[in-house]
Amino acid sequence: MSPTTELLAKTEAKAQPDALSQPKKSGGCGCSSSSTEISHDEKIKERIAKHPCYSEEAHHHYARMHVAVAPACNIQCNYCNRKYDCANESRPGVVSELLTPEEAAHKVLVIAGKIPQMTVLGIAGPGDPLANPEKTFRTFELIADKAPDIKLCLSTNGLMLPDYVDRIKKLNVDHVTITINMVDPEVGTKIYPWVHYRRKRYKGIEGVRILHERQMEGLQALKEADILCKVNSVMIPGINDEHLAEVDRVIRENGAFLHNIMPLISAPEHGTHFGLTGQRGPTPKELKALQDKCSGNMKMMRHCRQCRADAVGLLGEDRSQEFTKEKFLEMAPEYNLEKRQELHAAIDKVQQEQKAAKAAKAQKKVANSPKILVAVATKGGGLVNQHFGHAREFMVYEVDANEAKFVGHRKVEQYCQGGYGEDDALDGMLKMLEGCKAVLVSKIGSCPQEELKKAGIEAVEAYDLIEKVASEYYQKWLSIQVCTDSVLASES
Ligand code: CLF
Ligand code: SF4
Repeated sequence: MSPTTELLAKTEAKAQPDALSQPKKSGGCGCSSSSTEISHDEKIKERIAKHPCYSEEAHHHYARMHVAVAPACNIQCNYCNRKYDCANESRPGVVSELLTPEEAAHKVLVIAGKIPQMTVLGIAGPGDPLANPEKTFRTFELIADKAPDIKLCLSTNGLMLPDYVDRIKKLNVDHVTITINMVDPEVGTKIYPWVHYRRKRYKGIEGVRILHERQMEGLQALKEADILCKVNSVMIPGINDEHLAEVDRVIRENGAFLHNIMPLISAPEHGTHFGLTGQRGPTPKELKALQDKCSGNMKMMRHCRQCRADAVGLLGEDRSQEFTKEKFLEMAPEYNLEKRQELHAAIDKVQQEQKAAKAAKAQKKVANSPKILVAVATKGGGLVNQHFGHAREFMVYEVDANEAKFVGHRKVEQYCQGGYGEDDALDGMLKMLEGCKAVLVSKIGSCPQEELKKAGIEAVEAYDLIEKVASEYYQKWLSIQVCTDSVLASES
């Protein structure tokens, strides 16, 4: 491990007590050639460099947090139950503790000290932020004033967006998400039963038309105001799955920066219309196929974790329970700009090293090498650094002789519970790891290792950069393939 990587790993360990479990043993927007356009690309890169949702690279290092200050909503989505948080940016069935803007600002200043890699404050619920404009904007004002290096981010269904773009711009909110599930109101009638607009409730297609027009108007206004817009779309098989390629085309033409196609999560116990009527969500394979189909058009987000309206931490981790209202109100704000900048500079250095290593490798391109999938257990930092038994998700990389490319993540039930391995959890894990040739972990016990082997998945222990470990495993896998092929050829 390089000295900078080590420094970062130590800093992360300080910020997260859990990270001390390192093993003692082994383990833009298109290309252009003109210099003006290049500098435009560079500027965009700078704007997203510390935003874990807008930059796949940043999500290994930087964290976001949400504050739940916005309870009301102005539309009804068939995948939402109002007892829970807005499902446009969170997993259904999750309830956040509602905060006042002042409590929210206190929480942000506490967390900015405890987790200095937290760079983005998002408001994403529990209802729609723009159905609660005063609470939302008051929160942003307080934070912009006291913690100026924290980026402000907002997620909305878009109904009231055109009314607030000027205010959003004025507050320097540079990232806005709109959830757009259709551009054809007929499709929308199967998703939205009603829309409440300007003191009146509109049912059926009348309401959906208003929503669609307002979403398009909001998207255009964001583009004109030069605010980076991400579009979230919920993929609902049989309802909008085939239509989302059209959505992708339209939003791109209207200036969206990034498209995040998320799977519908639907279960009867969530009490949503779709949950109760048995509407299924897409399989990981269906989701990947649609993301692949649309990714030719624009940047495609594949690392979304459908987090909570009070999420805290790196995207793959949930530290919200460390900062419940009862707990954070007792903590003193520790916001320290200097310390935060120090850590960000260290992260930047690590990222530069990782980029340089990647660029050097990219120069020696190998044509037509086979691709394989590997699953990685990580706590962030771009490292293989998590114990198999502690993983609640695996990041999946597609690896060939040239690169290891992040293609998605798979959630699993934690295998190690209270010091013992759970057999049921292992069965579920094996299903979720289907199609992967290996799992890259910092440590794994002999029992799960054996079970993985029986399922044709090799366990690789390491503590180093993901790309490096994946590439070394790939070379080993490839040489075994070549040997096997030549033995088979000599026998035939
Ligand atoms: Fe939050 Fe959303 Fe801002 Fe990110 S989340 S408001 S853009 S700071 Fe990110 Fe969470 Fe996915 Fe949202 S992983 S659900 S995309
Ligand atoms: Fe629920 Fe969000 Fe839809 Fe409102 S916009 S109904 S809170 S999912």
